[in-house]
Amino acid sequence: MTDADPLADADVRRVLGPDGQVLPGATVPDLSDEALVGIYRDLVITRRFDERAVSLQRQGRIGTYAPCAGQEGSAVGSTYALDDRDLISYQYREHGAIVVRDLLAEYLPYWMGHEVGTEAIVEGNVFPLNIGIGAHIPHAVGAAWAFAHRDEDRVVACHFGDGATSEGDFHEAVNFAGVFDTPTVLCCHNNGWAISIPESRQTASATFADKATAYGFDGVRVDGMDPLASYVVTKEAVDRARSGPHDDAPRPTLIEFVEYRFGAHTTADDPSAYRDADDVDPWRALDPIDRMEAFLRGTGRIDDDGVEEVRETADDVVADAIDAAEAVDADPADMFAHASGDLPPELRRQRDALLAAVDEHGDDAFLREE
Ligand SMILES: Cc1ncc(C[n+]2csc(CCOP(=O)(O)OP(=O)(O)O)c2C)c(N)n1
Ligand SMILES: [Mg+2]
Repeated sequence: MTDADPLADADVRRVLGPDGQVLPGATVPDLSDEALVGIYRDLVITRRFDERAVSLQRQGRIGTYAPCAGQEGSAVGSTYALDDRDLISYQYREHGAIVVRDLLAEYLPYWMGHEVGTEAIVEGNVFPLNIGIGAHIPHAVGAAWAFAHRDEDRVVACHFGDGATSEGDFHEAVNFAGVFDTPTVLCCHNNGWAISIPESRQTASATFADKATAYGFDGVRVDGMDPLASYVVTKEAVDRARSGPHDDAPRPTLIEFVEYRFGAHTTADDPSAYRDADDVDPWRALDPIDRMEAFLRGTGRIDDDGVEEVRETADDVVADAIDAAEAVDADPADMFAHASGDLPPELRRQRDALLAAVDEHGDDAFLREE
């Protein structure tokens, strides 16, 4: 398996090798057994959520969905390095962060087109997801700046993809973070692709982490499919960003999580148009769930029964979230509510036509045949 390791020659931080063994010289983070098993549980919940969400989309029960399989390690590991008071701002694929914050039931309705869970998500210190690539990064850095101004000891973890680094918003925000020392951890998820654009066409920089140098702070590359290394690197960055108790001034950090998305960009994408199915195989050998499970088994922290219990928990958590989301009784007029301050005549016409159709046929008029 090690021969196939796509990161064998890469200069990335790691705790776990491809088989889940602790690498020579690496230190297992100082987390309780409960937290280490908790990381595994949240990885498994995230994967289960992913599988069910794709299946729900295929059945017409949710809209377009962005699968995260392969990328759970970075989202989950990095969120374990935060306190609950710290803010998370993410793109649209870091579902693992939502799982760690225990907000799945509030989150799923969003993918069904409902806003109802957004308030709870914001109360859980997570910004709503952002599809406009890079557009959330200035907001995240601004929020971090506000925390510093108010002497609130809070850090912002801002997640975005490799593709987002080509947006002006990224450069403006990252420059600002460096100049004003905002307590921000900038999490770049380099999954090799921005839809069909490969990493090689995204940047001429040797690495995405290198970009931090231009803005005057540290960039670090980590195996994003290693949940423990993702935790360790993020924890170091969070400590650097915090105002105390260390003597150094708070500094932002750019983390490049090197990883791979196993599936399609979204449920509306067909990756066979731009990559070979074989390209994925070497990365499957780095599956974060297999590695974490092997680590826990190898160090006596989990056995067959424990693994079974985690799987059952994951099934239940995701099934409950789906039941809760499907029980949402949304008002179809909501989709027009925030479209415009004053609804223009054409949108008013569309809203009225929709409401008339619902009156006539009921909500079932909008379900696809299964
Ligand atoms: C400003 C903007 N331009 C283009 C798009 C279309 N778009 C949606 S996702 C995406 C690729 C983003 O790639 P990356 O940042 O690497 O994230 P990933 O999907 O790989 O997680 C693009 C170009 C968009 N949503 N917003
Ligand atoms: Mg990408």
